[in-house]
Amino acid sequence: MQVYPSLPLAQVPVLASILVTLIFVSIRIRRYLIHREFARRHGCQPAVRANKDPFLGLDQLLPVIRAVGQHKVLKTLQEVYHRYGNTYTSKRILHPGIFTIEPENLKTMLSVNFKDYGLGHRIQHYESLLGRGIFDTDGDHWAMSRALIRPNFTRDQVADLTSFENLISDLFALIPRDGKTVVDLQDLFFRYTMDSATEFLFGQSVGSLRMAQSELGFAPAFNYSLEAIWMNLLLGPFSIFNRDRKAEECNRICREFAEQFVEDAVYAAQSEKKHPETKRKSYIFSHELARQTSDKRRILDELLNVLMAGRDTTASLLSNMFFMLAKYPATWDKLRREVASLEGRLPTYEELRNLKYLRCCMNESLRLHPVVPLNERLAMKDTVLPLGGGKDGLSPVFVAKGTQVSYNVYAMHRRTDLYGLDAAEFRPERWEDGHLKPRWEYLPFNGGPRICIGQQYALTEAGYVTVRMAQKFRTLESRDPGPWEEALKMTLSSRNGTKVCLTPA
Ligand code: HEM
Ligand SMILES: *[C@@H]1O[C@H](CO)[C@@H](O)[C@H](O)[C@H]1NC(C)=O
Ligand SMILES: *[C@@H]1O[C@H](CO)[C@@H](O)[C@H](O)[C@H]1NC(C)=O
Ligand SMILES: *[C@@H]1O[C@H](CO)[C@@H](O)[C@H](O)[C@H]1NC(C)=O
Ligand SMILES: CC(=O)N[C@H]1CO[C@H](CO)[C@@H](O)[C@@H]1O
Repeated sequence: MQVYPSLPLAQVPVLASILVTLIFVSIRIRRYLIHREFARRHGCQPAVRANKDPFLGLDQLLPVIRAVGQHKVLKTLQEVYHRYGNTYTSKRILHPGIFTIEPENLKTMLSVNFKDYGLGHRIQHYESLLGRGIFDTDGDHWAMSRALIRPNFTRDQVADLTSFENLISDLFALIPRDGKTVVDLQDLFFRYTMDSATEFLFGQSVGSLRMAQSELGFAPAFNYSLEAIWMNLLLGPFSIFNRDRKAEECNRICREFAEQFVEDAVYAAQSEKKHPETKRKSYIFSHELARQTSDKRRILDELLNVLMAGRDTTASLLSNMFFMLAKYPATWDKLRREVASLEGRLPTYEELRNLKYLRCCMNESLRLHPVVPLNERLAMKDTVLPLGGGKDGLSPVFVAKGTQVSYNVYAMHRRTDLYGLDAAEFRPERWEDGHLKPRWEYLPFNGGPRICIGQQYALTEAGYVTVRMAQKFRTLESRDPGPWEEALKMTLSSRNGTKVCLTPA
């Protein structure tokens, strides 16, 4: 007969699980104590907690999901700030989250304590289209991208207006002049910026303004790829269940299309080394990259990153601004009077910069309808935001490692304490005479070390197109029956497009 050990085998799993639980609990307690001590040392107070469901935060999530269908996401999120103040905490499906529209907090996160935060959560959604480049990496990889790209956005480079002008005739050819036929300027602006961006980046425009929709290969593929990324960003952790074969196909089309220009660029850079006496032709971004690195993968990734960062953004600015200009005829007239100072000539870079009211209109459009309205950073270590804690919201707030800090530029730009009681209105005049000199409370292009590289480029392009439109057309009348409604995707544009009628000057 066999003698059983005094400890019955059946109890081992029970003991093991008790042990694991104990270890887990003690780790949690230890972390809690470390956090509490860290928060105490920095004088932190808890921020208002917005969700009643403490695990998933569904009570915060469901209204937003409902608002997607009503095209009122931004308004819904703005109202949450009205209810809880400028900084609050809320669970986002098991992950801790802090939400803020406090300029001081943004300055701290994006600039002062830049190194405490990262974008590590982006890469999983972006990599299949963009690879690893300036937009979706952190740390050394990002720093190298930035060093590679930035020097080539200097003034001289941006000031080349001839390439913008060369596409203007294609744009004008598609705009009816009878004052009766309705045209969607948003569609045309998206094609214009696709053509100018590919010319700038690849040295060859895809010519989307000259083609029928059905002939386009690259442009709709790129569009779909961006839609798919946006969908996965929305789905968050659930995106692993979303296998989108069309997106995979579109990503392949985009990357293969861009690859041929990488080959050209590397070839051009090599033959330049062999024959340094040959004169450089006009500026091509991919060739500049190829002069600095022969890593084809890297060049391809950076090209796609800059295309995604620069194309839809500039098109959305133009579309949102023209939507409002068409609703406010007095503003359009005033803009035309300013542009009349050019006496019909094409503007130079200096002249363009000196058109003050034009800049007021662009500033105001980017305030009311910021093209990148929502953004976030992930805390890489325990850290602190200066405002939002305590009942008055004036104490610092503790940010534990792994917390996602979301900021809402749309809601911040509409704070009445910052912009006045008419903050929700389109009124370019508020920028006149240097009345507004905002710093961290105005962030259309972000701030700190990751500030938009293409700001000058975008304002030059959008300004140039606007001036040429103002020279060409006397009346611009809205044919959108309703107010501006959000189309919230990777960038913020108008849901119904920009439907207008025009008559020539
Ligand atoms: C109205 C037009 C534009 C707006 C509103 C805009 C806005 C922004 C914003 C908010 C960011 C920060 C994104 C983040 O870090 O989360 C950004 C980054 C960036 N933008 Fe723009 N952008 C515009 C046009 C352009 C153009 C035309 C280009 C290039 C030709 C460009 C290139 C970039 C790049 C490369 C970054 C990444 C910088 C980095 O992470 O270091 N942008 N932009
Ligand atoms: C981009 O694709 C979406 C659907 O995927 C479509 O509704 C939209 O009109 C497209 N936009 C452009 C500019 O092609
Ligand atoms: C537009 O906004 C920028 C950024 O805040 C500011 O520096 C500039 O002075 C503004 N321009 C005008 C004309 O108000
Ligand atoms: C959008 O367009 C449709 C059809 O033209 C129109 O019925 C609707 O009122 C428009 N919505 C807005 C907000 O303009
Ligand atoms: C035109 C231009 O600005 N080209 C520059 C791009 O960046 C590299 C690296 O800094 C410079 O050497 C080029 O002159």
